[in-house]
Amino acid sequence: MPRILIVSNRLPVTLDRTDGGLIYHPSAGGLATGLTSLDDSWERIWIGWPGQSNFHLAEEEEITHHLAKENLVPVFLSEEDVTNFYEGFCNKTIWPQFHYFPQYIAYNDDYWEAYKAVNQKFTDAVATQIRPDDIVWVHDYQLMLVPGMLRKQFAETSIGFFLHIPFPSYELFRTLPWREELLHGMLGADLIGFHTFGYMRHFLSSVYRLVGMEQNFGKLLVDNRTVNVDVFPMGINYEKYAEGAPTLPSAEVEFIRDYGKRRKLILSIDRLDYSKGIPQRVLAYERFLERNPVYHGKVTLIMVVVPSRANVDQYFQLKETIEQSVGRINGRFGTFNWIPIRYYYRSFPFDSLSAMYKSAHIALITPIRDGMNLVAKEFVASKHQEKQGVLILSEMAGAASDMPEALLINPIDINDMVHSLEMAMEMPAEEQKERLESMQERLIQYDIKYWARTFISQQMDTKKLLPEGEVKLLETDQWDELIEAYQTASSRLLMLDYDGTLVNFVNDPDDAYPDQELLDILKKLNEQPGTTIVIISGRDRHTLGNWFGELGIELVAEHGVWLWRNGRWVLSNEVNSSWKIDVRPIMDNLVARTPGSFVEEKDYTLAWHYRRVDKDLGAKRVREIRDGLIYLTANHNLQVLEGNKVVEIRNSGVHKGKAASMWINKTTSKFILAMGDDHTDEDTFQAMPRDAYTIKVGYAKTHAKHKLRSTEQARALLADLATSFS
Ligand code: GDG
Repeated sequence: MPRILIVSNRLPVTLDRTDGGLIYHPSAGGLATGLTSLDDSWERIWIGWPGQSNFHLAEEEEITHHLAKENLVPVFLSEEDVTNFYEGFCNKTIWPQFHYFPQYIAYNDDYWEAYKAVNQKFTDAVATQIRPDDIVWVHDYQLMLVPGMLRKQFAETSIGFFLHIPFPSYELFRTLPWREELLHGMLGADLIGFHTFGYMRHFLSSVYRLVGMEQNFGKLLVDNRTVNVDVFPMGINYEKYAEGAPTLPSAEVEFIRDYGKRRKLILSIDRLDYSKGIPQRVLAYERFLERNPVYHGKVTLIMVVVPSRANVDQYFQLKETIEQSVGRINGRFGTFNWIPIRYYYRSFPFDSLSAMYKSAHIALITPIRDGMNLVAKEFVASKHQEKQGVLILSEMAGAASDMPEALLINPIDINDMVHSLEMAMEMPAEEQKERLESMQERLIQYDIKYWARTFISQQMDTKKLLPEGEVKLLETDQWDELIEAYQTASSRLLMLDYDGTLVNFVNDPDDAYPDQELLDILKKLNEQPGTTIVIISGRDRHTLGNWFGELGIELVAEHGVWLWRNGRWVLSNEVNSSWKIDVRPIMDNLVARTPGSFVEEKDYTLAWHYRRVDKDLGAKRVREIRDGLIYLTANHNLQVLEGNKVVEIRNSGVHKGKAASMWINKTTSKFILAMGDDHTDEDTFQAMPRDAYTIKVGYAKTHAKHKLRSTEQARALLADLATSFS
């Protein structure tokens, strides 16, 4: 049976030590619910921390044995791990960094070391469980290195990663000393999921700027693997909240229901966290009461603050701040029969929570940052029957992307919140119903089950995926067939592009010289009787001559301007360079305004290179060149050609296809192979006879019949051809 291994910081059970022994509390969180919905043909194994530390060996064995019955695998953490990994790097570094609270970030090497070590512990725990064909789904910010660590050991395993919190803008992320390691960790996955497109965009921008990988519609090429990055807004167990608790109402539930009938209730529920915007919310409520005496005695704010992370300083201070404000407001406005804020620093059982959702008139959810915020969705689902209630939601919560019908507010703008409270109090019943219904429709369709199912199915698809969706990769049997055709042909013609095909791109083109291994392969091929090798490049003739002149192979420089024949360069076309005097100043001006770019001047070509320029700026400048040169190119009969991070200007009628035709027209070879990687090589592919082998190196759209993933593969193919005679 195929298995899915879920890896998250916490297991869906929590352990407690009591005098009577160990107690296991199951916690049916959203994730656990979602996963039960996966097709029954999946076996589910869950790996995570059970929530207590420093067990004796005998206790660990007992716990492991007990949890194994539920398919749960514990990862045991020491107290030091909890301090440095969980409370340290997770909650004092990543949490504030990813929620835009730079003032709270602790940069501490010990925390980082602990984070790496604990991520390795989780990875080791997965490694002991994993079997071929298992798929692994890793969750959240505590385990960002796990996909990368797993990938090192399990090259073929399908790995998914989902981040439940925001991914910050590059401008903030870049300040993290361990930024590249975290990105590489995540990139070990095949599928990386976020709640919103904004987080996905920030992630891809950081990957581009810090690791240099460019995305193509959310897909990245990482070590010859496709990594897909996509948006999966998490839903909830809709029915659970729509129906509420099935048990007989407790005294607390009765009280809440009755209370809701006598007053308009505004509900606020969060974990104690500075990201939740609780102090600002309390201030907004105070100002609302100041401005609207008419509601005194008629409205109550029910404020549930669930204790959390008590060992982190800021949380303690935050609690003090909130409690002082609550005290001030109750003291200022309260009467003998009205308490403006009912404040609870504790959690409630589900039946009470559900009664609060159902009885509240308004949910006031105003985080300063929040990955998603499920409370907002649970409130809306709880209004399934009555269709009355108003959601006031921060535009900084991921949930705002899914719920535009809420009254969206800026959580820093107190007046905006006050205004929305006033609107919510007065909103006509029909409008409340309409807004709720649209949100409910979406919550029903995109529930937690849908979320888990779509993630897993996309994760499995990604493994098979080729960017651009084109299935053109040269398969093993086609590779073998090509080699056989090469061996059996009486003469052979190989037409090879150089940069991006035989060597990888580097920032400085001069550094992309051929290494000894490549020279040996070309030499060996060239020594085979009947084999002709032509390198068709955009490079200048001097460079090509220096690099390959001695090999005795044939060369084409400047896309066909120069041909290397019998030991000397000859001009192939009617070309002139008089236009350079007009074009060069325009390009120099471009370089002055575009740091990192430069002009390469060849005999009959001017090339503007922009590999080191930000891609958006590069794209803007390419547009400028096209527009700026439009008259000049027409008058001088020039063409503007876009290659890989280079724009070249040269005489019209010169291109690699035309150069290639000179060999094609006179060859008697039955075996012809053309390989190239960029736009300019498309002309070569198109000039080839129908039965030639044409191979694109890379994934972009092409006229070539086949693709190879990388220059490494292109070289491997040539190496196979070179040894096919021995
Ligand atoms: C992360 C991200 C993202 C709250 N108080 C009580 C109680 N709750 C339950 C709610 C809800 C859950 O806790 C809180 O969900 P959130 O979405 O607000 O936040 P987290 O789970 O802490 O954190 C967040 C989420 O992951 C999912 O990806 O939305 O942005 O930070 O389900 O109902 N439950 C009970 N009593 C309470 O007093 N029983």
